[in-house]
Amino acid sequence: MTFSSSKQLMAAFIAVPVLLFCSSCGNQSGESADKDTAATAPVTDMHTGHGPDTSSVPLVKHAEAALTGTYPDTSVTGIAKFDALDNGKVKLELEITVPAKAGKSVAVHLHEHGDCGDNGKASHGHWNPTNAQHGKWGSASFHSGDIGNVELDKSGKGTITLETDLWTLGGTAAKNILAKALIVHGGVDDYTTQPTGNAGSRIGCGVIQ
Ligand SMILES: [Cu+2]
Repeated sequence: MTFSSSKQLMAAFIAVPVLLFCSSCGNQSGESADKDTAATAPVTDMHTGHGPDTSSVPLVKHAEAALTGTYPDTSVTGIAKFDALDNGKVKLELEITVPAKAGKSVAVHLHEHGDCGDNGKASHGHWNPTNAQHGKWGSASFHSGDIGNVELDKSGKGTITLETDLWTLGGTAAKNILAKALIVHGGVDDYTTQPTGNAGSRIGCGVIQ
């Protein structure tokens, strides 16, 4: 073995534990939601950064979430359409139908993981990139995912539209709503209980894509 190759061997011994350490420290809990976007947006290696995640995914003009029920005995259908406007805002047009909740209101939120499994529980908590308190949309403090309550008519159909500069379709994790889950709850958001609004079970879900 030559001197230079044993130096290389030494370098390898040093490099391996450093790499192992870095692979475990790259994503702390606050950034865990970004892992969801990695599959659809292989732009940046998430494991090389140590600071706040400033990675960005390509912006798109339009995205949708097709909503379906998460429990076999409760029909939930609907669609959420998101459009990037020329003024930089995102417009949401949401239409849901929940016959079992006709004449009532149901809470709708964006949740941080784009996974509707396990009766919606796999979507984790409300998407909250600004570490705000849960609350009513537009009030002093609310999660960026706190869309709020939707009134349903006699047939169980409800619509809302919303324009906001808190969201982008792609871009950085602080605003990107792609690959988040839109959750329809069985109950009403009280806009007070932390951090959920006490909105009940997650009866409908769709992933924004
Ligand atoms: Cu929710």
